[in-house]
Amino acid sequence: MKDKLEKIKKEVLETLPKLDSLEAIQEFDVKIFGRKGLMTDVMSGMKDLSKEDKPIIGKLGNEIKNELETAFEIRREVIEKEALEKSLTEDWIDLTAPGKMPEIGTVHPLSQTQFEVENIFNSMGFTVADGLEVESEYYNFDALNIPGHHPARDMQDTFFLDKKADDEFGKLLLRTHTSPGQIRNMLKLGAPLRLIIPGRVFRNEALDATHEHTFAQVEGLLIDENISIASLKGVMKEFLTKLFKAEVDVRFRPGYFPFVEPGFELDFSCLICNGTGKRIGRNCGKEKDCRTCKGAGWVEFMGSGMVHPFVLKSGGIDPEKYQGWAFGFGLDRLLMMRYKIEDIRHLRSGDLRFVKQFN
Ligand code: FA5
Repeated sequence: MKDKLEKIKKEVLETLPKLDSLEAIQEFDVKIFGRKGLMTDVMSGMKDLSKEDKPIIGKLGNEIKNELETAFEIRREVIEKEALEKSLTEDWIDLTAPGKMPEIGTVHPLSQTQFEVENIFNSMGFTVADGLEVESEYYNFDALNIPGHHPARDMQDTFFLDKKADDEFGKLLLRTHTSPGQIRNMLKLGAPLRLIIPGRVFRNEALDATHEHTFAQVEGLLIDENISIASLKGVMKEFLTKLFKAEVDVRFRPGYFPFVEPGFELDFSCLICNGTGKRIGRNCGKEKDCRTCKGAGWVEFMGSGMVHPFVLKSGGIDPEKYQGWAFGFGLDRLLMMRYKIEDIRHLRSGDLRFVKQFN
């Protein structure tokens, strides 16, 4: 056995230097140490040895095994080092060549402003809630006090889905405003509540610089006991002042929406002319009407009002106990005012030259 072990040792030490790949070394390793390898085979003869020879041969076997394993390891390291050196000298990289800048995307300006709006309302204790883009006729109109015969339906030319109408909820449609979210959230959360519902809405519009078929609105809803429209004025003044980072004033004008009573349009003081309605012409130096507010000193911003008792009932809330106010404004038009964008169609055009200006 001793001779056999010495023979294996000799073979390994002679062969290893001739092997020049890790694969070949691995194959040879298996030939020597594998389950059916030479070393394993020889050592299996231990059981037939005499009591005196067993420890002597056992010790020798272990020593040779350790020695050979080290020899394998050294040979592997040599091969790896040679491969590394080869690649360092042969694979040449020009470290001075200009790199390729990866294209980094950014958040769309509409989303950026939506997040800002959400943060400001969050800071005033409002939760951000969701509605559904595909709505039923009931939630979009009937529950909001706009029954089938009501002329207010004509003001929101609607995309209906080509599906059979439901007996209870009517046809399916693309929501024309975020107001159906009022009903859904009242039913889900009950009173009191304080939330905003931002989202996309859809109308079959004749498209021009201020009208899109797909645009974003932000709905607001506050329901509690002893609520009056005065707190809406305060909330909107605070919101617009924070958003525009400038002192903004607001005013109410009478407005009509079937789901509020009384209803108001809310305007804010023009930031371009500081509410004066006048500007000094850059070229002529003369006083002129401000172009942004058309000389009014105020910019039309949103619809609002006290939530109609009919709507509270649709939302499962007792109008004898609770009141509240609601509002809805267009996010696209807010963005246009904020960044002086002259055409709403830029916003969803997918034109990178446009969106990259908001990085
Ligand atoms: C509504 O949609 C009401 N639901 C708002 C409301 C909510 C009133 C709660 C009272 C209480 P209106 O149709 O005016 O109202 O639309 C609201 C805003 O959406 C408008 O002020 C405008 O900024 C924006 N908007 C309307 N139509 C378009 C359009 N085609 N393209 C872009 N923005 C639009």
